[in-house]
Amino acid sequence: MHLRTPDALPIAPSEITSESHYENRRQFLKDAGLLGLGIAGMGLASRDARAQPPQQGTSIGGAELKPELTPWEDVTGYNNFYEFGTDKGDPADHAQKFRTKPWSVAVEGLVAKPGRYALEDFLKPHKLEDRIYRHRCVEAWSMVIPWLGFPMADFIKRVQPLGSAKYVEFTTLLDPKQMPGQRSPILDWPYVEALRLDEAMHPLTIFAVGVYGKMLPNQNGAPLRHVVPWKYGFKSCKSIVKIRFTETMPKTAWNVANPGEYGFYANVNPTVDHPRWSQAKERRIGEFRRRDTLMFNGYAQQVASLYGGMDLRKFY
Ligand SMILES: Nc1nc2c(c(=O)[nH]1)N[C@H]1C(S)=C(S)[C@@H](COP(=O)(O)O)O[C@H]1N2
Ligand SMILES: [Mo]
Repeated sequence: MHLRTPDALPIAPSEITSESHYENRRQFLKDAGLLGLGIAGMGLASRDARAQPPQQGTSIGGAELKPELTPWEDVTGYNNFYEFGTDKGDPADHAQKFRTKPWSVAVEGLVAKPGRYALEDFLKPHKLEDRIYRHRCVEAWSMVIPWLGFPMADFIKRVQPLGSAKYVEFTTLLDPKQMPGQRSPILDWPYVEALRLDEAMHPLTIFAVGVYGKMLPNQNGAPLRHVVPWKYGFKSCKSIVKIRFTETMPKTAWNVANPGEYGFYANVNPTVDHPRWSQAKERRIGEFRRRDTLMFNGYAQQVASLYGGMDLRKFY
């Protein structure tokens, strides 16, 4: 089984450019003999190989999204993962020995098919694809990241939520021995995030298992995180061990920590400021100029209808 680990890079990170990424990746898969393999009994790399790399620039992002990818060094070196420390470099420094094998995910609550899934079984039926998404932190910096993942809707259909399910909650591993940040009461551990079921079912919402065509580095939320590109980054829960379907709105870690600053919805919105700073502009990591922040992070055309009739100043 050819599991690609962060030190088995398809190409040197420094060689990755927005133009060459997919071509290089295809060449890598070819060289590794992985292109076009069937599914049965295959590991992550071979399932990944089945997915057709999309044509450059055909990502289903907002109209103005140009795939000017944020360099690998920044995507994997400038992180928020408070379980490993609160400085941006801490996760890369302190998550290296984090054990992500074996890993399992518990599916609980209002679903017809609850259960505990080994990661391999959780992933097996799903086809991995590349998605280039804008990534916007509430701290007013942003990146453009090529994720490798699959639509969350595919998973949700598989476990069959009951009619009463209205929300999906995600929980990060609780393990203070491995996660030094959890020894301090920075947040009410474990980290919990949640989405409304229709947000979770939206085709832009994915579970990610990789970035830049490789398995997720620990600091980015290995082995499984979710990504919601029209929301601030804190809505994407890393290193998920539990997924629960509920009827009532779950309590989420940031909302509990500071409800005045972090709402449940957390939709990127340049017109609703964070109480301590403006959200009108952002700085893309690697650039000096500040860009205008776009409504719903540039995905308004695809997602605005989810919030029809809602006062987005109230439901921030
Ligand atoms: N478990 C967990 N998930 C988390 C966080 C965290 O501290 N712990 N930080 C969030 C925040 S604030 C952001 S911006 C993104 C950062 O993802 P990245 O480091 O892959 O860019 O992860 C989110 N998910
Ligand atoms: Mo963030």
